[in-house]
Amino acid sequence: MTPAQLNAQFGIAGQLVFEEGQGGLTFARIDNAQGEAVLCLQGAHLVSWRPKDQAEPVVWVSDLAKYAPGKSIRGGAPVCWPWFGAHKTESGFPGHGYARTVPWAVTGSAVLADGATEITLTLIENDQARAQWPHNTRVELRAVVGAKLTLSLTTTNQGDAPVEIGEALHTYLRIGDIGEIAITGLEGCTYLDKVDGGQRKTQAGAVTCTGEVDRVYVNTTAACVIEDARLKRNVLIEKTGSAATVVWTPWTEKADKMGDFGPDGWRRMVCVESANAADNVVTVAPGQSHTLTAVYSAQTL
Ligand code: TA6
Repeated sequence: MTPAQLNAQFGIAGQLVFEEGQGGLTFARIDNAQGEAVLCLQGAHLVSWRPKDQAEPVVWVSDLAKYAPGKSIRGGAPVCWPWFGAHKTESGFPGHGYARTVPWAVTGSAVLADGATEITLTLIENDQARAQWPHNTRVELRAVVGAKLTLSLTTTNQGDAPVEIGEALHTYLRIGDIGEIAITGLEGCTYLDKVDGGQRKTQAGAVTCTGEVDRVYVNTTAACVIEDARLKRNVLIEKTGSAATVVWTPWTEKADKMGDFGPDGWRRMVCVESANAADNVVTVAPGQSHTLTAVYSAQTL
């Protein structure tokens, strides 16, 4: 659908407008009394979100993010689906699945009772999807933008055999400085340390960063808090339907190699990802659905 057709069917005057943007991609711009956000229809990729009581966005996007068909955007809340990380057997398949780089269709929009804006999308199966994912599944994303941000990723198994899903809302949160934050909520959890050969370790105390951190915390449904004294706020990440949490900062060397963080963009972001990965991939039975939900909010200190 063109932006004009999208606006005719799903636009909400003064709150939700569709427009063509960078790279010829279509974006939804959401602006209501409580919050503002931008969502790219490719990948159902929420690019940024700022609650109106915060000067700085809570969801970060790189100034050097590339916007192009088939290209993942550096920042926002990438949808990793239907696998997380490298594909189990096909090294040529894209890391974190294909969902974030294929077109999604808008299926609904609404103003909720509390004034928040809701938009729903579903992935459009194309040849790439069918070639990499020979299963009859439907995946939908629901985003609710207001004083909080809610993202829900629902997989429905429309086939006649169980299907295993790895997934994550790979969200980049805006912080004052990576060397000054602490992430609580994961104390005592087991994690796979991808910076140290995937070794299993136990988290002692809050998570702090003095170099690259790439950890998959397993068997945890806990909420996390990013304590950010520099921005004078805590960012809360609550979740349901997710048994793993990933914490990632690329630090300087990996960020330079990736080339789309900008000179020190990596210092102003940290990923806290609500996931089902590693020990916690989910199996969806025929005819059943599974939903992963993350709710983000900021509390000024
Ligand atoms: O979630 C952390 C991670 O798996 C890192 O290993 C790094 O690859 C990051 O995701 C970003 O991946 P991307 O494919 O978006 O560049």
